[in-house]
Amino acid sequence: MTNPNPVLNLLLYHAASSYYSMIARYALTLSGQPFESHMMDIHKKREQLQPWYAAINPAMTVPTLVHDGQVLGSSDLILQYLVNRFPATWFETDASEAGRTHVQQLVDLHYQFAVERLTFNAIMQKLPPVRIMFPVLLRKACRELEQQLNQANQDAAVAIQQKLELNRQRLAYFAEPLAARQAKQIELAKQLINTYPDSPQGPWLFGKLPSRADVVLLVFLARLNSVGLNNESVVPPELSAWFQQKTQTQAFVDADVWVKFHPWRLLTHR
Ligand SMILES: N[C@@H](CCC(=O)N[C@@H](CS)C(=O)NCC(=O)O)C(=O)O
Repeated sequence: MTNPNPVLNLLLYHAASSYYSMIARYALTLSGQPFESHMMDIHKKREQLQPWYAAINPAMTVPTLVHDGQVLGSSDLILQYLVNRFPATWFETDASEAGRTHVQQLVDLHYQFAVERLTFNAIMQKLPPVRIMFPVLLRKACRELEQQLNQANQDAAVAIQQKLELNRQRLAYFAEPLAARQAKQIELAKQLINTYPDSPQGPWLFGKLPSRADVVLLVFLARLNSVGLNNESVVPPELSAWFQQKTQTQAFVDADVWVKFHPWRLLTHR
């Protein structure tokens, strides 16, 4: 869907492989908005930790959307911003109070799910060297953040300390036994999917227009597909068929939502 009167100057900082960047990209394409793209290397160069980016997004994560003097530093804020800014393309605009509340609940539940855990557990199960490499990279990120903390002013120090804590929690989590921690994530994934309708009411979950819940669910299903968990024991057949059909649409393709891993693109940050 291309808007005949695009609003220019939407600038997205994002990474191709990043789950939350996919949410932002898909929401932008569903809004019919072209955007300027600033691709980040979040794995090798860890550009998200560099001071110039921390000044834009103190959380030091991607995505970030910059538009009209506003900075939206996380995918949930970007989703809400786009719905408010480009209302004609979204279900929420004319939905009843109950409809909006329902969408908000589904979106909130999605953001409570630690998708990174599911993803890295699956990759570690498939590729044993990653079980060693990933903690090495996390420890390196911690060392860099400790250095940054020593040189930071008081404002920046709070954000860096939080990021450091997050990486330490990641290290602790990924030291737990792999099979047990992934069994738990799969159970949580099933519970999350069960909170969504078993089948959509129209082209989208709630009828003719997409909602934020459609965006997060479809990107979540794409991630389940990437890690080999888009099967009947996790995803109801009608939702799975709907997902397959959406993967063929222009907005989905243009948003570059990954339905499988692209090791070469991961290595080359494209
Ligand atoms: N709540 C944030 C989470 C963003 C996030 O965790 N992004 C990941 C990539 S998917 C990231 O930037 N990771 C790099 C890091 O944590 O250093 C959002 O919704 O945008």
